[in-house]
Amino acid sequence: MMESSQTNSPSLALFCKVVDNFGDIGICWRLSRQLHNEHQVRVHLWVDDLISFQRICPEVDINSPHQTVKGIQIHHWNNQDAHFTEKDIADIVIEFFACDIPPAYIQAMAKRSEQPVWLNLEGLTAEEWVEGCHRLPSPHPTLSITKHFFFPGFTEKTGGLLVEQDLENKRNAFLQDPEAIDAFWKNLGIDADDSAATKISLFCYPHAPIADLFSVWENSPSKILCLIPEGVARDQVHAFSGRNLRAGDSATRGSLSLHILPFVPQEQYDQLLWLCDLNFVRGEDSFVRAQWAGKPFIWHIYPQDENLHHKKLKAFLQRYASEFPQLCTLSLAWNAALAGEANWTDLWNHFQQERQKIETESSAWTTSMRKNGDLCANLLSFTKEVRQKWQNLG
Ligand code: TRH
Repeated sequence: MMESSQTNSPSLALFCKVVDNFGDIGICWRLSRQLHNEHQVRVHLWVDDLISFQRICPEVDINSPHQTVKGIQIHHWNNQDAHFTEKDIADIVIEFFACDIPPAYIQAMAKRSEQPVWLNLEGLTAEEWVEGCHRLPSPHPTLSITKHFFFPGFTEKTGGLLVEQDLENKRNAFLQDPEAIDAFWKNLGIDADDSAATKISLFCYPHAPIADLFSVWENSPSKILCLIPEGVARDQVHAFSGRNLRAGDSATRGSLSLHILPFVPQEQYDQLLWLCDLNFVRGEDSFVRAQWAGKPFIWHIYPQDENLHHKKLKAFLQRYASEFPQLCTLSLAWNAALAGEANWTDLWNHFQQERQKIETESSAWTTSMRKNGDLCANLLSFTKEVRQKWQNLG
């Protein structure tokens, strides 16, 4: 399965379990492409859910157990019992979010003459403890093989954030190309007439207080165009419009127009974030892309037991938004983490007064994040370090 190679470019197997939604495969797909495009790594992406994968990458054939898309070898990981030998093992093995990779794969890793560097790529959090756990080794309880933890993050003592080398140039080129922008909106069925409205993209979980915001926006003094990927906020969209809206449909009440978007490939989702005046994002990957977009954004964090996610949200806001109190308050309210009752009209109006300042100052954030290096390059240089250490140990 894994072509053995004498070339200098390493092979890498990335195992991805789709727990739910699109973030797991979204991150793994993005990382795979960057490893391949920027570092010539021969990537084998093992994923258990090709249907979710196809939503963000339409080229994926959901019926094909092994396929190559954009230079990445994709394998449908549909059981834990597959047989593996040493020849199948990559130079670098990554399990995403501590997913259980097949036992036979681990056995074969331990037997390989040159052991692979085995990493557990963890979820993103702004909490401080991450710095202490990043790069820690975790020896296997029975086999002679060690895995290391690798944490993305917001400081130089973490693995940094996923970002392609050319992302900023791509974004600037797109924003300076009126024809491309025009074509983008037309392709999504957005009227040129809508160009005067404040454009807001809305990607959140169903429990967000969406109806409260719709009601404030409906009564706004100026027009608002809210762009919603199909399936997101389905019930609230129905309540607003009185019917089920499909991709391409719109509904207007007062100052607010809702427009339903098809789920677009990742590259186009980036363009949407670049073009909107404000982005509501969620989970991990859209949250990171919103930061690189340089536009104000409100994060709907993935919910966890015992409100653990509120701690994570606050840790991020402390780093990102200490100068933006209204953004903090609105974000806390959006995530039901605000002490006391939320007055949505006040929350929105106050945030509006701060919005321009956030946009102006967003480049300071992206510059400081870039100083931490990018996750993909950091990860590869860590694998080299580990290998070097082993060689030194003889
Ligand atoms: O979809 P998410 O909520 O994903 C996750 C998962 O729930 C996961 O289990 C959890 O661990 C993680 O959140 C924290 O949100 P996220 O992370 O933003 O992923 C969405 C992906 O979908 C991202 O790669 C962007 C992509 N996308 C498109 O490609 N096109 C679109 O039209 C939209 C709306 C998103």
